Amino acid sequence: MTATTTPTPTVALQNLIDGRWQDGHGEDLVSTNPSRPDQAVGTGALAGTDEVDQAVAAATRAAASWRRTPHHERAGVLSRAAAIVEQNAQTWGHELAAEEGKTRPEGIGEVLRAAQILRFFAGEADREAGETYASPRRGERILVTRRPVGVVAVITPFNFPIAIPAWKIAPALSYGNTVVWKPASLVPVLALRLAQALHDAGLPPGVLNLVLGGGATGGHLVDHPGVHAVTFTGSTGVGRSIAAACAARGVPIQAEMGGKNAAVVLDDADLDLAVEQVLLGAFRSTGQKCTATSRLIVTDGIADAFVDAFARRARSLVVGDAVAEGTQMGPLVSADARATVHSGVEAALAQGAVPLAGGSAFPGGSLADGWFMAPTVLELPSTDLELWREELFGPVVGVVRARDTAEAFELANDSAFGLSAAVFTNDLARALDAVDEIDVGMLHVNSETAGADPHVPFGGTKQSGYGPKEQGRASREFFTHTTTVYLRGGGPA
Ligand code: UN1
Repeated sequence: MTATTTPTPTVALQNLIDGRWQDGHGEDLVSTNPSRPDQAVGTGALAGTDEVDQAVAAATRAAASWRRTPHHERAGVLSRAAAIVEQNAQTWGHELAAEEGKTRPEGIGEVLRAAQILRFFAGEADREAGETYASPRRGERILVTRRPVGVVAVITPFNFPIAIPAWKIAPALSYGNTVVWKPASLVPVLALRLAQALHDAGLPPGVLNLVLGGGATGGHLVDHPGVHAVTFTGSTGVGRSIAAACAARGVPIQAEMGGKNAAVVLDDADLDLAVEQVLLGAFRSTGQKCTATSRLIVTDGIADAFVDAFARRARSLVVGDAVAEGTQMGPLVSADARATVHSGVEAALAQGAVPLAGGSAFPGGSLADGWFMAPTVLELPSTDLELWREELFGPVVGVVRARDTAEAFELANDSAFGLSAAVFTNDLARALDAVDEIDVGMLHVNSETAGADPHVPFGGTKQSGYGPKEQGRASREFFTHTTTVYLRGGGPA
């Protein structure tokens, strides 16, 4: 266990509706510290469905004026918000670690990433806003212009409490939409921080509304007739049901869902680099990323050496209080999360998986109180196990061995998901084959499976994603629609 830490001050939680901070009228909401579950990091009350209705009404009233606000002014708000987020990175990063459980450096890094995203989408507002085409008819040209979609519902998960909201809300606002945002109720403090930054940066009332609520509140928001589009990140189950609800209403949906991401280590890989990168992919954020590495495929020539070195490094990671100096992996986000991950590991062990690292909770000692779990590496007897197929969302890697590169790539594709993959090789031809053969939204060559940059598309294939991708130019496809304008002059035809 790492050194003791001073408690983080408890934050008073409120909703932001029509530019006013207000207490919720629903059930009590207490956000606790997963490293020390007896510590509250935020207290307040949830919003109810009435507040969702008020938020949608406010977003509807604000829409026309925000859509007509010049791009430059919209960008100004996002840039000022970026500066506020950046100035607060240390404090908010600490709060993030205390509320969500990733380590303090990761928390600070995520807050800085949110600032970078806000800044990128501030710039995007100033890029070209459409296209011009020639016409097959004399005296005519054709323009394709872009319009915001209107009121967007934003539903975000616990695991990136400020970066994922930023990469949905920033493009939504930059392209002229108004927003009603329901964050995961496990991380309300960081939601409040981002809303606060945008509000303090001068966002007009109603352009961004924050409602803290549970699943039922989210459902009410998705079904609300005043909502014109829904962007969601979370589990495949919830994403599917939101997509079905949106399809029934004819409303566009962007759903970023689960992953079961493979790291493929080929015989010619740089062993030390691969070990360190797979370690980051598997155990940063306690494995609670949809982009985390949860499957490890190693070809026979390097398997013994790699698996041995990797398991040794996994066993050496310092697990402890997320905000303590020196912690390398914090807790899972909640008791439920840990119970789910545990039972997945127990089931795999019962089916013949061999534990090479971890495999159990910390039964006692100074880690007994928080939702901690050891970094876990399991060698699997076959690919029939659920641990190979189902997303566990924790610090658990299942290892299988492959005869050769072709079999390794087949195993990488042996998944209902297709979010991300990593391939470790020094052979350019094999790296290029991976690009052709592995069916994922993001492929990393010689780097870990997680990570996302604001200027390039993010999202997956198969069950990992539904609808247009996020970030970069891709986000324009979701947050705007086009008007094709046939423009003919009055001259001779
Ligand atoms: C990252 O890998 O840095 O929920 C971002 C998730 C993803 C974001 C991953 N949507 O984990």
